[in-house]
Amino acid sequence: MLLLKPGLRLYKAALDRAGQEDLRDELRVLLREAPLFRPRMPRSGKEFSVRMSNCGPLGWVSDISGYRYQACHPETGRPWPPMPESILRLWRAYAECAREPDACLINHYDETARMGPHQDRDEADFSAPILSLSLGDSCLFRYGGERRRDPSRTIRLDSGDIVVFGGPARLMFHGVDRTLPESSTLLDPPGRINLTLRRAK
Ligand code: MD3
Ligand code: FE
Repeated sequence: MLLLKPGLRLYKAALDRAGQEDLRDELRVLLREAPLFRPRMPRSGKEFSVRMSNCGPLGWVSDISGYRYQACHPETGRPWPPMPESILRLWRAYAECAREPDACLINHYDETARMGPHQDRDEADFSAPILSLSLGDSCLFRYGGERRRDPSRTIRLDSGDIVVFGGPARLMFHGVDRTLPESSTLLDPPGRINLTLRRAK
């Protein structure tokens, strides 16, 4: 475990190749039930470059009217599929949180996708951490402080890495500068998938 700063823990290669392949195969089935959709920015309606889906009781969505957690997929209207047990096991092993996650956001990045610096503050309770798992292509992940103008650092996240953001790091600004195309052979078609496990309510 690498403590990047208070509350920010990085576990390199938490999932080995076989574990990544098993999870990839579970996600492939799950994404047939809850297809990736392209969210839009509140107010402007501009499309995200990242596509998203969710599993678990609640899912994070964004459209012209705002950001929120909701129980159903915005396009199919169906409830999000249950969180795979393998994902819950990762939370139990790494999150250091007795409560269980009620939301798992699935982000998909193609070679052009980015995520600008932001805070995650749509959850009701910031005392629970957020756990992030990366699969597929590596990315350059940027994190700063609690204020947008605070200095930032960039690290590379590789397939199988887990990051836990809790305590003093929970409201830190963060984003994905870019992915590193052809850095992994896990996904077909290629790209990067990031799972974030959260307590939304
Ligand atoms: C730090 N996702 O979905 S995961 C997001 O790789 C998001 O897809 C990025 O930022 C991705 O909101 C980064 C790392 C992450 C997630 C949540 C955080 C870092 C965080 C919440 C608080 C602080
Ligand atoms: Fe975020």
